Amino acid sequence: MKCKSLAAVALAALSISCGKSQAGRNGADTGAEADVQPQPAAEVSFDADSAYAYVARQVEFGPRVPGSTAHRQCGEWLASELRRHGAEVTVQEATLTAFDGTQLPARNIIGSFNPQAAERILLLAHWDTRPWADNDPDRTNHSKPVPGADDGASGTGVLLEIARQLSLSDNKPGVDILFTDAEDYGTDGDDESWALGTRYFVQNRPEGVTYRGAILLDMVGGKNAQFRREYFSQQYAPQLVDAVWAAAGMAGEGALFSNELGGAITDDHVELIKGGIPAIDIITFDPANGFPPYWHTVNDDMSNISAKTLGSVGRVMMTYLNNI
Ligand code: AHN
Ligand code: ZN
Repeated sequence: MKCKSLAAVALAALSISCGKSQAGRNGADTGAEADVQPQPAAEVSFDADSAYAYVARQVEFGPRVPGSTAHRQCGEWLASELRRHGAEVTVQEATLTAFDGTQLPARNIIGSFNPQAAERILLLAHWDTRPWADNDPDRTNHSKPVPGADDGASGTGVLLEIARQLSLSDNKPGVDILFTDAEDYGTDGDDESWALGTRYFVQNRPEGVTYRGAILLDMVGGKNAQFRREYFSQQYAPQLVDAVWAAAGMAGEGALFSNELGGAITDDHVELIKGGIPAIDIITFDPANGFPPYWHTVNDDMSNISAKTLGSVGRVMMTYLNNI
């Protein structure tokens, strides 16, 4: 049984679960809410420990600063992992010019599942890491690179585990997983200096593909993460925000996905929105306190990463994918 669209479900009581295990129940299909009991969280498959290992593996390469050996090696590994999970892999290579004139050898890595499907969902995360820990309280760290456990590796790790889950599924949706490069080489006050890889992707997107939506995962592994409705997402792709937040309710993760409005974050999704693709950003950002304290510091390492958070985000994404 396939469910109604998540947007429709969002309007109904969030306790109505419509996972495959609910097939044949009344309530989800008829809209008769009165006799529907609270349901356990929808059953989806996602291995949080596997996602955690994927994050740790990236951090082990060292900071993935464009031009570095760690960056080159990690890029090779990401493409090979997608291939191992049965994706059709395309690598976009480009030399991108940073705000300071540095020439960045960039690679966007795309893994397509069920490539025949014309209508597709784009799932993305940046895999590069910032060359400067310029938010570190210790100024002497400002010239050091960020380890990028949360800022980079977390979203990428969740998407690798989603790729593994899709490889095991016999009913794959049309999904493109995009690892974007050169997101984090930007400078404060210059919005155009960020998300260079995604801008390149939008200008060189696969032909004949329509994306019904794009979901960006950025900093989705923190121990104290909280995902609010990011401003640009809510403004330009409200139905997709509703659908993912409804999936969070169905997955029993309503507490992690808050209905509060988050800040306006210049991130990869903004480039997609500018290119006409409805895109949202799942990102931990507290309007009162900003990004987590380790953000753009040398402390963005595995000590701040929670398998539980990775698992929650992964289950929400799988719930969303199972219901499109
Ligand atoms: C700015 O700081 C302008 N944007 C945040 C985008 C970002 C950086 N995401 C991760 N690192
Ligand atoms: Zn960053």
